[in-house]
Formats: sequence, structure tokens, C-alpha cells
Amino acid sequence: MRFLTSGESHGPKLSAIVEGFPANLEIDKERMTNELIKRQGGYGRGRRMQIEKDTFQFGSGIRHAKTLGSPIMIEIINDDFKHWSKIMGSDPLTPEEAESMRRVITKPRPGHADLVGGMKYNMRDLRNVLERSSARETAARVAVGALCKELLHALDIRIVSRVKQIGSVRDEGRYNLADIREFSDQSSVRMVSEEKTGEAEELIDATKKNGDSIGGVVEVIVENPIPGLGSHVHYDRKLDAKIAGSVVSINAFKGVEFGAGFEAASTPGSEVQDEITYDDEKGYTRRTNNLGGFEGGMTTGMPIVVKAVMKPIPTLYKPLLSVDINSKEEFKATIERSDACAVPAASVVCEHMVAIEVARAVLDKFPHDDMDELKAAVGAYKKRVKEY
Ligand code: EPS
Repeated sequence: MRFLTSGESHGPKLSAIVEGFPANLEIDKERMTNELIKRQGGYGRGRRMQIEKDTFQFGSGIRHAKTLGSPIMIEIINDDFKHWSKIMGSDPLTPEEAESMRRVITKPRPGHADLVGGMKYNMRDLRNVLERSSARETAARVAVGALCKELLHALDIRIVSRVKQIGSVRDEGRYNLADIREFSDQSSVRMVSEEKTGEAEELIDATKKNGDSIGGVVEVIVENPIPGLGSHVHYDRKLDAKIAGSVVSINAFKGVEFGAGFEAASTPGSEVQDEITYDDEKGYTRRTNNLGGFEGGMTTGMPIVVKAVMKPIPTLYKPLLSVDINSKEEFKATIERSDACAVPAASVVCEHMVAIEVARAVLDKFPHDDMDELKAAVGAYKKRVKEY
């Protein structure tokens, strides 16, 4: 399975094409739309999210709510485009329009792709960079991830996400998956604890008032993964490595951990490795899950537990020092519309990037022209590894 996304933040639309999905998978479009709505939410989002009402259309690949096995095309319209139709349109501008409407950006924002992207692609209007580097593109990735979640759902593999930390506010309780599923969806910041949600909202308010932005830590858990996804035989077939790459590809993400993660550095080996047991009902299992569901780049069958850190969004109301690319003079960055905190939205994006990698690993391993073929192959394999 492979996919591409396209689209600029203030362009007409975002789109994605997904190739390699099995035929005859039932699709619940409403469930997929709910994922897009979740990504739009979260305390700390800016005014743009009041303009956009993310819904999507299938342009191909689905008939009567079932996949055809052909490429699936998904489209999300940018409602904000109506305010940008000249500035972001594909038609040439008249000289007068060019003068008044292009809104050329020559002042790169620290922490964004603006400066390096402009240098690399030889563009002197930095809007040409920031339009594509914007996190708006993650809406298309969530749509693809939601499609992958439909596939995982059919195979009884579930996936949830939550926010563990926003700035100094940490939600450190040990929760079961049912609690995460129920409470993170109810929280304005996608935390499980109501008390911590209140503290995080206060911190976001104070940060916003101060013209600043704030980051955090998100967690994604995949329940009931098939053991043996990925492979130990070659570096580029290790599933944990693929997940790490996909997660760090999310805008503003700076690091990933599996299970105990960085804590493992200060814990003796005897307390880090997960002891192996056998149970007639579950087959091989582990007494703990410090390795976050991976051994040798392969799923063990224990839940996959991924944590990831998002830096604070670099578009600030508080000006930071930068250099104009024309005059080469220093200036303090101007005010731009921005989100003070997008960690809750980012937890949804992270969940969907993990879903994409797990779904891809399933499709890499099993024959999948048709859903019945896939289900039969997964069932036979699970029986074999249980009896191994
Ligand atoms: C973003 C800036 C803001 C965010 C945007 C990402 O948009 P704008 O520049 O229109 O104010 O709202 O996020 C989204 C549009 C989205 O869908 O998540 C940026 O510069 O990355």
C-alpha cells in the first residue's frame, strides 16, 4: 500500500491517493469523518479552525460503501480558499493584481521551513514554502489514516491516542484502554484526567496571553496487533523504525519512544526485558510491556505503545529575531495567525500515522486482493503462531 498527499494550506483543496487497498472492505464514512473532526479540535487552536469544517469526498475507489481494490482518491476542500483565491490561484495575475495581491513574504519565521525551503527551491516569496510546510496537510494524512483504521477495525486491531503532557502539565496516571478511549475524547486537550485537563487549559490561556506557544507529549496505543509484523532481517523492514520515521514526519515532532523508551537508559536490563509466558487462550505473551510491543523490529503481539514529543508551534505573537532575505537586515518577526497549542490535534495525527504504518505492515505480510482472502490468511497465521 502506498499513498501520496497534495495540497497547499490556503489552496483550493487537499487530496490523497491510496493505492493497494483490498477490495470488499466496508467503509464507514461517518466514522472516518469523526477522525477529521477530532483533528480539528483541541483547546488552543487558532481562528483558522473556525473557518474550516473538514469533511471529505471520495473521488474514486469506493462504490456503495465498499472498496473496489482500485486507487482510492480522497478530497478535502479548504473553505479558507475563498479568501485566498487570487493569492493562491493557479491562473496568472495581471500586473496590477500582482502588485496588490501577491503578499510576498520575505521574512522567514524561526523554526519554520521558510528560510531553508526558500534557499533550496530558489524561491524569493516564502509563501511558496510555507503553504506546503503548513500542518494543514495533516488533514489529508488523517483521512488516509482513517481509511487504514477501517482496515484495522475489520481485523479487530484497535488504536487509541491521548495527550500525556502539555508544557509542565503531565497526566501521568496509568490508565486502561477503555478509559483512554472514553475520557480522552471528552477532554478539550485529549487528556484522560479531568483535573489535568483544567490545568492544561489554564496553562494554554496563560501562554496565549503571553504571545507564546506550547508543546507536549502524545501517546498512541495499538491494541491486539498481529505478532510478527515487520522483520528483523533488514534495517528497512523493521516496523518500529518505520513508525518512528512516520511519527517524526509530523510537523513539529522531534522525538519518539517505544514503551519505557528513554527510561530504559537508567533501568537495569533484568527490569527492562519483558519475560515470556504461555497461556492456552492467548498463546505466547509477555509479563510486562517495557519494549512497547516490539522485539527485533517485529510486533510481539503485546500492545504497541508509542510516545512522541511535539515542540511548541513556531508561529508566535511574541516576536523573535530573524533576517529579511532581500535587505539582509535583522527584524523582529511580525504577528501571524496561529495556534497557541496544537498538541491535542497532533495526538490525532500521530494516531493516524501509526495506523498507516501498521496497516501497511499487515498488507505487506498477507495476500490482500480481497478482504476475505486477507482475513483468512490472518486467521490461519494467528492460529499457527499461537500453536508454535
Ligand atoms: C498553520 C497555521 C494555521 C493553522 C494551520 C497550520 O493556519 P493559518 O495559517 O491559516 O492561520 O490553523 O493548521 C491548519 C490549517 C490545520 O488544518 O491544522 C501552520 O502555519 O502550519
